[in-house]
Amino acid sequence: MTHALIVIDIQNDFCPGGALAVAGGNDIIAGVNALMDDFDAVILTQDWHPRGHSSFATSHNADPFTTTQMPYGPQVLWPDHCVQGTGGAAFHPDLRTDADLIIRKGFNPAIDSYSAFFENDQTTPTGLEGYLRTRGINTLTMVGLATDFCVNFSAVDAAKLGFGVTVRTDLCRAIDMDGSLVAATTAMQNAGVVLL
Ligand code: VGL
Ligand code: ZN
Repeated sequence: MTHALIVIDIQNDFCPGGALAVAGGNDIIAGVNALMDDFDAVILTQDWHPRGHSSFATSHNADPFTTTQMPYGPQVLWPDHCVQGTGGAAFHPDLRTDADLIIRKGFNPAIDSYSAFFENDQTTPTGLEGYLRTRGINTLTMVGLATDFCVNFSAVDAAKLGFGVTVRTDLCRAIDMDGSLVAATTAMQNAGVVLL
């Protein structure tokens, strides 16, 4: 078994004071840092949107946290967040960044990407699957932000691809809008993800 830790989106904008703050987002950082030494590989993901991204409510003159229809399906519209090169897109300063790989996602202006594996059209790959397979990694543990969006989509995609997946829910925090955390928990369980 070759086991990687996938650390999802621990960036300033998802931590208290950020543009899309997740309650308690910074509380998990010490635990995540401590966990890194236990794995064969550590991979960080970074939400990385161009200015005016199609997932931003401001691009649609809509209110944040409403939903719109995109060519690939329904899409929640978010406050502007994780804009490439801004402080909000940077990793939280306390997060260890001595990782093997940093994978960026959400850079396609027309398609959001919650998952570290596929964009929200569920077709366009990020390349992470190939990286993991060519390194012989078959087992993944996931931590980070947000449980109900990027962690959930990443975990479900990884399980569908055949990786063994565990989510350390104690090292994740959720946005939890309109029942999204309950729905995400069900989706992950149905996909065979182990929730700890
Ligand atoms: C995320 C909403 C928008 C996340 C990213 O990291 O969960 N959520 N972009
Ligand atoms: Zn985003």
